[in-house]
Formats: sequence, structure tokens, C-alpha cells
Amino acid sequence: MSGGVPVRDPRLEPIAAKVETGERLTREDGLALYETFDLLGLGGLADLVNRRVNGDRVFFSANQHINPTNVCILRKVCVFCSYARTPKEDGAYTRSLEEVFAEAEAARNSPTTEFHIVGGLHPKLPLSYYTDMMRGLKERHPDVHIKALTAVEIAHLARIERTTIQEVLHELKDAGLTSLPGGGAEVFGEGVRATIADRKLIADDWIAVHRAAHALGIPSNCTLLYGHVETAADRIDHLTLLRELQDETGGFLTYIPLAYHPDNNELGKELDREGTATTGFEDLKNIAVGRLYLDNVPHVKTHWPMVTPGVSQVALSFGCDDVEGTVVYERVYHDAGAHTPMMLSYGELVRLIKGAEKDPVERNSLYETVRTFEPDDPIFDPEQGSVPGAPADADLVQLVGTGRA
Ligand code: V47
Ligand code: SF4
Repeated sequence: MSGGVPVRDPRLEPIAAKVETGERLTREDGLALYETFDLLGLGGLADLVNRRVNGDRVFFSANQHINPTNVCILRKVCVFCSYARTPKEDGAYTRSLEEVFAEAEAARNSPTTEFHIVGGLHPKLPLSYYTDMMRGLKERHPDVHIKALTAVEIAHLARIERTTIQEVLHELKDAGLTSLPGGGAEVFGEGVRATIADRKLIADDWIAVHRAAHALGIPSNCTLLYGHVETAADRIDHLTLLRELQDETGGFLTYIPLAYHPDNNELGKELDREGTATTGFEDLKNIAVGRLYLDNVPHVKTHWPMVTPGVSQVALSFGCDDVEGTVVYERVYHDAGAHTPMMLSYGELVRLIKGAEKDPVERNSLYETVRTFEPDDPIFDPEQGSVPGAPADADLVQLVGTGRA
């Protein structure tokens, strides 16, 4: 037992004692967490730590994902990716700025507070495409934050513009960028990277982009792509690098474990894994280990488009304090076989969190509170499918149809 948390795995007992006193976990402890059979013991410890900071609060955002292009020079490099295309390949698309602005109109009459913008590394799109996009979005939606471009996209823009990472980040910030998403990290270990993303931005360079962003006052997220060829040791070494950078800068807001989806990509075929994504056991374990090992990252987010809304709801009792937002239209995981909905309405998110006996808090990109809900608020009307001030489900379903090229 620890702080009332029963643990059945003897390897978790010394860890439980550390969790109780707030002592930092070692690499060996992290390995034991990933290797344990005792999911409830692990989850209970992560829940204890989460409750100390967040109590019953669970954050969510009203956000909209925008993927401006799927043309990517790393199309043959990231063998886990089903989304990217070569410029002439079937299904390749690149949005004009007007098309991006038209897609973003979904935010006009809704409580959207964040545009989440990621895409491929297009060989020709210049930095000005992105700065013009951000200025145009800010002009049209001044209150909406922009979380955009993974470290890999930032490094690519610096390369094609023959300038520095700092200069690219500076220009993007000037154009309205609020924060960076956590993608592109995958698994830092050289062996795994050589297998799943050979020649993609190496660990040191991913870390360097985030360090530079933090120095410029741009906070960011961090991720781990799990559920393919990586070992427990690979995962912990990856989290250790994230924890070290966070000790140095404090610039990470959120950790998001990303569940690998094996459909329609080379890696899935090679591993004979098509049709079999990660299990709920692995999904919950990755959330809980993230909470316990990354003791300096304030938030752990569950990405419901990858793990299903049901698993995300259970994750809220396994150390998770943040749920991916409304999304509106998601391409990267659905191209890789995710069978989850394209969007959850504002009301459905509130209901999901309330259904886990938690208190929903709508946040913006910087985790500032946008809206809280009193226990007896008429927060969700199943007849209407929405909360007061939020877009009706029917409106969002129409917006979803605006997505694909
Ligand atoms: O880096 C690509 C992943 C990432 C697959 O910061 C795949 O809030 C699973 O940046 N199966 C990009 N994952 C997405 C990203 C992101 C996502 C959610 C939240 C946040 C955030 C950022 O998507 C890539 C890669 O790790 N990805 N293909 C696949 N088949
Ligand atoms: Fe390109 Fe990103 Fe897909 Fe890699 S994961 S191929 S960088 S879109």
C-alpha cells in the first residue's frame, strides 16, 4: 500500500514510497513502470500525483486542426506515416491561403480558441506562406491562439530559407504563433529512428528547436510515438531527454503519448500489424508513466482521436488531466486507420469529462481558464447536443464536410 494506493507488483513498492515523498524517479524506476503487469497500481500512483496538482480538474480546448499540405519530402523516410504524399502522387494536396482561411471559418460562430496546424515538409512552400497564413488567421480570428508547426517543419523551413531556427521562430512569433505542437519527436533512440524514420531530424536537433522556442518565450508540447518497434528502455531514454530539457527551460506545457496506427503505411505492413492498433492496456500505461516520470511537465494529454474517447475517459483516472479538443477534422491518424470520430462536439467533451466524475475546465493554448462549469450547471442538453454558447453538433457535422481535398 502507498498513500492508500494498493500495489500488487513488488517492483512498484519502492517507487510508491518515492511517489509519496515526491522523490524523482530513476531510469530503473521508469523501466519497472513500463514493465509492470500491475496497471491499477501504476494508474493509482499516477492518479495520486495528478490529484496533488489538479484535483478533479480536467482541461479541454475548443480547437480546430488544420493540415495545409500532405506533400512531404520525408514521404519515404517516415515509414510509419500514412498521411504524406510525394508532389505528384494520388491524393497529394496543398491548400491555397484562401482555402485555409475558408476552412478556418468553422471557428467563426463557435467558441474555438486554438488552431492546431501541422502538415508535411513541402519542398517549395516558403516561410512567407506560413507567416501570411498566421497573419491572415489572426486578422480574421484575433482571439484564437495558433499552435503550429512541429520541430521538423521549423528545421525544414530554416533549411530552405537558408536561415537559422531562431530567425524562423522569431518571424512566426511575430506573425502570431503562440506555441509549438509536440510532433516529430517519435522515439529519439538511434536504433529505433534508423528503423522508423531514418534521416529525420535527430534527437539533438529536435531538442535544439524546442530549446530555441522556449528561449524566445514560445512554449511547446512534447510527444512519444509508442506501440511499434521500441522497447521500454527506448521509451524511458526518450522521456529522460524530455525531462532534462524541461529542467533546463521549463518550456513544455504538455506531454502527449501518441499511439502508433499501422494501417496504410510501410511499417504496419512490415510488422504485419495492419488492423491492430495499440491496446487500451498500453494506452493507459503510457499516460500513467508519463505522469510519474515527467515530474516537471505540468500537463499530460490524452489524444482521443488515437485511443478512442472511451479510453481517454478512463485515462482521466490514470494521471491524465487534459483531453484533446474538438478537433473538427483530423487527417494524420484517420489515414492510418483510426476508426474514431473526426470530431467531438463541445458538449460531448464536457459530457465525457463529467462522466468520469471530473470537473471540466475549458482552456486556451496557454492553459488559461476560458470557462468552468458549476456542478449543477445545465451543461449538456442531449436533445440539443450542445452547451449554451457552443456550436450545435449539426453545425459542426457540416463543417467536417469542408475538409478533404
Ligand atoms: O510526429 C504520424 C504522428 C505526429 C502516425 O502538440 C502518427 O498537442 C500514429 O504533432 N500513427 C504529428 N501517429 C502530430 C502532432 C500532434 C498530435 C496531437 C497533439 C499534438 C499537440 C501534436 O503524428 C507525428 C507522428 O508522431 N503520426 N503518423 C501514425 N501512423
Ligand atoms: Fe512527413 Fe510528418 Fe509524415 Fe514524416 S510524419 S512523412 S515528416 S508528414
